[in-house]
Amino acid sequence: MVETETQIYRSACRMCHGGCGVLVHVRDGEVVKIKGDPESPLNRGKLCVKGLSSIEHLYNPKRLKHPLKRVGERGEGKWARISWDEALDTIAGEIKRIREENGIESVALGTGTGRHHFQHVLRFANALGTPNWCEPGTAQCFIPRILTGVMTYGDLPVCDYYGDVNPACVLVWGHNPAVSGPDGEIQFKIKECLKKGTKLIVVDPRSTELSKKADLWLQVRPGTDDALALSMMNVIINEELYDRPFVEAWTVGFEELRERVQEYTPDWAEEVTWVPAEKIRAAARMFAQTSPATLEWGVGLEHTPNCLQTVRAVGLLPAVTGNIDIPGGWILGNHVVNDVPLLLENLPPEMQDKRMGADRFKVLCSKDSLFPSAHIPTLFNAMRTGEPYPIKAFLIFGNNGLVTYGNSKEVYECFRSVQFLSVMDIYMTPTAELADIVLPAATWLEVDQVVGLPFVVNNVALAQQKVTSLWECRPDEEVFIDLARRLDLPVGTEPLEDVYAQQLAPQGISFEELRERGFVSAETEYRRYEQRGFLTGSGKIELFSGYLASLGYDPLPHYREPPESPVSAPELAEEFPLVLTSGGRIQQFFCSEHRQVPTLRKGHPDPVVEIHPETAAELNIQDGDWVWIESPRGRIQQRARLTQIHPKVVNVQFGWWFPEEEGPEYGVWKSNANVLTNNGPPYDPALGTYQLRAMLCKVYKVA
Ligand SMILES: Nc1nc2c(c(=O)[nH]1)N[C@H]1C(S)=C(S)[C@@H](COP(=O)(O)OP(=O)(O)OC[C@H]3O[C@@H](n4cnc5c(=O)[nH]c(N)nc54)[C@H](O)[C@@H]3O)O[C@H]1N2
Ligand SMILES: Nc1nc2c(c(=O)[nH]1)N[C@H]1C(S)=C(S)[C@@H](COP(=O)(O)OP(=O)(O)OC[C@H]3O[C@@H](n4cnc5c(=O)[nH]c(N)nc54)[C@H](O)[C@@H]3O)O[C@H]1N2
Ligand code: SF4
Ligand SMILES: [Mo]
Repeated sequence: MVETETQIYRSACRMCHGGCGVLVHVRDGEVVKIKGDPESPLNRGKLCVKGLSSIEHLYNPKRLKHPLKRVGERGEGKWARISWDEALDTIAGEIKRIREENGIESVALGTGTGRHHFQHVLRFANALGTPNWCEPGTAQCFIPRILTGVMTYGDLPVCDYYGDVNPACVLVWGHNPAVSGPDGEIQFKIKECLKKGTKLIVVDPRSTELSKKADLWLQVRPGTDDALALSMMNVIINEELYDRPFVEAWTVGFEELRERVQEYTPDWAEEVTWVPAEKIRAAARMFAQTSPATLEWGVGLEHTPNCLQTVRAVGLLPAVTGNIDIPGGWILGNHVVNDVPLLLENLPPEMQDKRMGADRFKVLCSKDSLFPSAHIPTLFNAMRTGEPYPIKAFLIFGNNGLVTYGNSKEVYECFRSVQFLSVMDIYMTPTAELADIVLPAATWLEVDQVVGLPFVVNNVALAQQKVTSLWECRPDEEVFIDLARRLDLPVGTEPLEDVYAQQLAPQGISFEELRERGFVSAETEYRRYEQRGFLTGSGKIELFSGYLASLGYDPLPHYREPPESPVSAPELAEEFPLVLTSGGRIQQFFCSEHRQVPTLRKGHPDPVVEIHPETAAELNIQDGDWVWIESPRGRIQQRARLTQIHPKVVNVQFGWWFPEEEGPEYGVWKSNANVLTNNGPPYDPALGTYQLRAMLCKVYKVA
């Protein structure tokens, strides 16, 4: 018998946004084991259950194995196998036709959250010359934090878990980093940090692993974080708890901010936020008087139409308390690698002006945006109505939009009306079932990639390695290059090695060298602003944002009541008395993914709605009952779990569909949170954010 040798590849897990260091064991071309890499500075050998289930995902029999074309009516679920050449010729042909008939802006690109190919989608859109691309998170996930970070600090600040000084206080706000976040590996970092006796403040309506460990837990009413943050700022300023020398030397607009927060007293905020005034004062004092302190902020802040101002209000707390770019504080990243070159220079200003939403949501969509993308409801409605101009083709690379965009029923109508829809995905999904062409995507084990982490600021960069290749599945990046070549585009046709080389330029190494080393990292340099200032317009931290003022937006944070709340819609609240929040990530799944991975599904078989025991008792609901959750837009079923969530709040899980049920719908209307949410106005004036949280609902038992 011939002994076969096991090869071990050092790589980066991407079952979530990623990138825990892993050791992938391969024998005879087959991945046989995946272990945490003990040498990785990020996860130090640990992996979560998703990472450990990667092999079940890789070899899952439900994966898409080759390109498909629709043979029946749209959405009928009838498919025929085709070759890659036919699939790509069809897509390129449609792009050419629409470019001639309507203009290239009528071709839109869609992608999903933080995938390896995210920046390549923008690169391809810019190479094509269309201003219209979108991703479900642009106005309501992470991008608001990035944009706010850049306009205020010149970069996105992150928690310093990397140096010799441990944070002495962590303020966790609208975030649950023990389970989720823009970087999965942070779950291991924050647990290490808290073990050292760090003080913990949690702002969350829901009871979580972290709220149970917290020194202070503020059970805020969903959607009123702006009020809460501004009242904490009121305490910090009026009780003189701020860092006066730092504020005087390194910020602009402090006096204006002082004036602004006078109306937001803790007593006022108690009524608005449901958090007792004494607790607000205690949290403000603890955060300001414990040094170094840091902020873990999450998507819980970004799902209301006052998104930008809420994120700004919370994000100014570390500035006035002098916690920026100090050891154990809130640091500006190292950028050990470059971004993928986005080719934005390829889009002329006139084309940028045509971007859907550019005339209204300047911080998200206009050419003045720091990271421009299309406004999702405007883009989708153009598919259906042809206004302000038609969107004829939508090319999706890794997004299950029917489940993840607000107001799923309307999204369904929009996707059905577009003339040409293609979807590239790992699995057949309810969204892909609406397409004309479906392309099979590679999983993370089948892709080479430079992975910079934490996202955006890149203190560490890892090589994600292609260790195998299954069926006819391909990495998205290769498809963009193939399409660019078929369309004879002037840019975007270069081989991937060139892109990796540009990313790795600051290190002066090739991808092959990164592969050998596994990862590169850099010592954090603190207080770099002392040499170069902050990379903002004023060179200082902008408490008063000159950028927002120049675009006509409020340069100082303010509170705005959510539009569908017991306060702003009291009559509606008589019929829908509970406040709905959605999201609340779970360890086993990533957004709408992984319901077909047996180990993960076994760990979490059903969608779960969290209700307080007293509220449940009033409604005659027991733990484990299936209940209806109904909003003014529709109703869904999930299984009740009784928890210490705020008694007037319920949390529905999002991302649910049932791959085991029959297509083409796969039960997408049964438990999908976005049947309940709203993609209509009012939108955030600067970002166009729609409402995924802080709406009204009622709950009752399924008969
Ligand atoms: N109600 C409510 N709705 C929400 C949220 C919420 O909290 N509440 N959260 C919102 C947020 S923050 C986000 S970011 C979005 C997420 O929304 P999406 O990005 O749509 O979510 P996913 O389900 O992660 O990914 C979509 C698809 O990408 C496929 N995929 C994974 N990897 C690849 C790949 O490498 N290539 C290709 N081609 N496909 C791939 C997956 O199989 C999946 O079908 O949802 C948003 N929707
Ligand atoms: N395991 C796993 N990891 C993930 C994901 C996943 O699905 N599973 N999704 C990825 C994505 S796309 C994202 S954006 C991140 C999100 O990761 P997080 O930012 O952690 O997002 P959530 O878990 O949706 O919400 C965080 C917390 O906010 C609370 N919350 C809800 N409404 C409000 C509110 O109005 N105010 C406040 N203060 N808190 C509120 C919720 O109860 C929840 O505990 O995680 C990423 N990582
Ligand atoms: S946290 Fe994310 S990157 Fe780390 S093992 Fe889990 S899925 Fe993989
Ligand atoms: Mo997200």
